[in-house]
Amino acid sequence: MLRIALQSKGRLNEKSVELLREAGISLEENSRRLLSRSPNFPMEVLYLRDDDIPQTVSCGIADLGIVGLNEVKERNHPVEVLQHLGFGKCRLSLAIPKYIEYTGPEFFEGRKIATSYPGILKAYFKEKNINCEIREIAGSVEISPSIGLADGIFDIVSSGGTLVQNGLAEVEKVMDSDAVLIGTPGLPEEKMQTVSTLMSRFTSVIRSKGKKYMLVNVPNDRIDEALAIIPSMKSPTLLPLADKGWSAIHAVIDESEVWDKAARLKEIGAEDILILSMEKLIL
Ligand code: PRT
Ligand code: ZN
Repeated sequence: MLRIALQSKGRLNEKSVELLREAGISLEENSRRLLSRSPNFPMEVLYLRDDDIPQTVSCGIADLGIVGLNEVKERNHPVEVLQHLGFGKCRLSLAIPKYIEYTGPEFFEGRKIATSYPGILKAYFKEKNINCEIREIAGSVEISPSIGLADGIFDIVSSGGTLVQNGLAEVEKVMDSDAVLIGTPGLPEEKMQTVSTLMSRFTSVIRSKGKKYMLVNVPNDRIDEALAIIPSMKSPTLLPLADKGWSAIHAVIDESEVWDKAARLKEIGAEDILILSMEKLIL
């Protein structure tokens, strides 16, 4: 039986639960329980604050965890990063009041910086050989410069809206982050087998995100041109239609490319373009 630690509430909770569900792992509805067992997969879920997940996994109380890479780096407990899960994307950046001219990382020499991520910041400045005063605060980091607590901040940025609202400009990106699957180092072989099953299910779910299934009818003399427009993972499926002189092409394409590809296919005489949702992509 594997135990996985998920964030109990917050930005990663919903997507983590959704990932497990899409991977075919049922969970009990009552998310207020601290520990719940899956009825159809040898796994139980432990719901925790994200700050506690790296340590819980590192010491083996949970075998696995889903948490932001930023928390893994900040806490610095020995865990294995097994898989990037592609949600909860953000970056950790330095920002200063927008009216101040920025001259490069040496700008921060001797300055005060407010952050909830002192560990990552300390390591960054150590590498750059810059000395600054790090002021650790738990929340509302972005208001620190305006109340005179710090000259700049180091915080999570996603859209950048919070920085703009607080009159700050992002000047250095220190790291990218997304939700990652972490594991206790040296898990026994029988647990690793279940972990591999879980990871390949996650891979299928992640790969099918943002993909669509396209079916299109093409005159036989335009097939080569159509195949040049439609990218494909291996080779697209080509099927003759009952109407001689026509074939159907089936292919998996990126959702972002649907309209562009459809327009180009129509230009070369393609007809009946059908776009379908993709449930799973199991390779
Ligand atoms: O209660 P618990 O301790 O479990 O949760 P928490 O409050 O510590 O964390 P939570 O739920 O806010 O975030 C969990 C994780 O989501 C983070 O550790 C990141 O890995 C990831 N993540 C992704 C984000 C963001 N995007 C994000 N935008 N975490 C926080 N933010 C905040 C950021 O702190 C800033 O205040 O959003 C603001 C910036 O957003 P923009 O879009 O205005 O730039
Ligand atoms: Zn937290």
